[in-house]
Amino acid sequence: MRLRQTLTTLLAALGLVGAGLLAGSGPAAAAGVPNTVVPVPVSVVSDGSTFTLTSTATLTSDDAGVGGYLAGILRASTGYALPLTVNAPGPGSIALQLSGAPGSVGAEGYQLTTTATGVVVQAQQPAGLFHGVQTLLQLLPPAVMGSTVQPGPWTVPGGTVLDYPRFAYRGAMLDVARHFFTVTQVKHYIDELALYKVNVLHLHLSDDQGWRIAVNSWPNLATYGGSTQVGGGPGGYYTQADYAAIVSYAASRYMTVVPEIDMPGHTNAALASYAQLNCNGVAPALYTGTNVGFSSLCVPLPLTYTFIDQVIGELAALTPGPYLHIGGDEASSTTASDYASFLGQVQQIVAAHGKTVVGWHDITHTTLQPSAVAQFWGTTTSDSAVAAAAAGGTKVIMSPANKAYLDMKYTHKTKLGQTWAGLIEVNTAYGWDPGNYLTGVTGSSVQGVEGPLWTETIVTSADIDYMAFPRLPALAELGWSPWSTHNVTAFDQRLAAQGPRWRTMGVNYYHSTQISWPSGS
Ligand code: NGO
Repeated sequence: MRLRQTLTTLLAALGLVGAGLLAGSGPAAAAGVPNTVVPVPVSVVSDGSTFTLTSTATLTSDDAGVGGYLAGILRASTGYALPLTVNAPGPGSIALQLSGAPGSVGAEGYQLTTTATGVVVQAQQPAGLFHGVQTLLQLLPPAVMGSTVQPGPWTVPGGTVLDYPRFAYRGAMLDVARHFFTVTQVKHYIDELALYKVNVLHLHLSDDQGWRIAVNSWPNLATYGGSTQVGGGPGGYYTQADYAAIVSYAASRYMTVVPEIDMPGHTNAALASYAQLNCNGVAPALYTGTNVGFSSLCVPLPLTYTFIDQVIGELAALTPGPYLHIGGDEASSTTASDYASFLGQVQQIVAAHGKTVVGWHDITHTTLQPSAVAQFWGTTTSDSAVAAAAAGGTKVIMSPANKAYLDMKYTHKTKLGQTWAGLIEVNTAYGWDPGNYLTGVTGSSVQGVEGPLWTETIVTSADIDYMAFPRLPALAELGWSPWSTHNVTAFDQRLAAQGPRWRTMGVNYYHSTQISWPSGS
């Protein structure tokens, strides 16, 4: 008790009371701040009041898109008219303002103030308003996420939330190559990710089993290379218009798309589509199994670099974000010297198209351009090549496979997924510090986190839901919230509060026995 009081005093001094460590079970709960927001905000201070949204409420927003997004969700579930005025002179019952936020919120943070008369979200950028809106939705009852009219009352606990991210890069990857997912399915996932302030969608667009993006200068890649998938089903691909639609939908959720063309390995679909890309001039058959490491682009062949230049050129032109992911993993059919020479040339091609290279951390065995970013996917806590690269200034995205891989099974009983990196229950997914995990890769070297969802065994949107929820929100909290808020007991309470939301939304989440889900969810 003594310790708890000291802690409370300390946290109050830090502005952290209610932010999760003690909320829900102690003095902070008594003060009226529910421990329901994932990722937990930097600071939450309750004032004990309550705002209730009523049928006569109005909305104002300095950003039409974010205002429209919030209005759409609130109107559907409350059934209220909630007229929205953009750039109104006076605030509505809920006001989204691009002014008045403290400088500490930066480009993605916000301040949310709730009194008995209304809610004000203030940010410096629309992205901050959007993230503040996610917090507001999580402070409202779970029924707010319903797509049809639900019973209220629609209350928001009074107080002030000040919030901003720990890491700039908070990503999720979807492998659309092993199994293809439609534009509608990808948009659905984007909407789910946005609820947890994820700001990067990495699309794994090519692999041995399929090529999923139309390239005008090499049309067979999509039409032939995209014609199947793991298990032999029909596969599919995105037209360039489809891809542009995904990019712009992601942008409307303040999410940047990072497209990946995996090379020099994981390229059977491309090699099968064009015989002339093969060292022996013979196209291999399409591949629908799940082995890795057997294919390689032909490193000595000049045409290889014409091919890459044209593919990267078209993709770069369609991609407003700064990054192009070049894969680089598991090139076991490429010699080390070929791999190094290949990486040197590909980095130059990507740079010539104005983009920054991201690659799986295998690329740290080569000479990297200063701007290149390495994505760690190992299962150990030390890797000398990654540490050396980080010491030389390379930024690292943390996706340790035994913590962050969303395709690993939760337990031996999980029907979907794989086990090669281990079993990942919810508290394992939450139990590590991305900024202090890999020896020699700390603090400023870490660009952020990403949860890859490989789809060898994942076929439907329900499958995606099952593997991503609740682990993706755990990862999102590691990416957003300050490490000082890290507490598994408090996190599990916050996560439990998401259950009724997911049930309302029809999210097919895994009911981990580590979490005390509210009854009925
Ligand atoms: C590895 C491999 C992928 C697999 C995945 C399955 C990386 C970076 N390469 O991760 O091809 O799909 O494991 O978990």
